[in-house]
Amino acid sequence: MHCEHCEAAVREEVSAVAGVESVVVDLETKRVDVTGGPLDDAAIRAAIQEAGYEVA
Ligand SMILES: [Cu+2]
Repeated sequence: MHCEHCEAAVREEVSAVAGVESVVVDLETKRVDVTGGPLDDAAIRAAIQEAGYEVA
């Protein structure tokens, strides 16, 4: 992730996952903080990959 476009793409994909209430993407630290619940970790990881990024 390196720019606002990437940030928006990740946020959109992750927002579409069931149970997700809010998504905060931090470009500096390359962190994605997701709140809501119950959350499916695998689905969130898949969504980030769907957006074209790797999940550490
Ligand atoms: Cu970008």
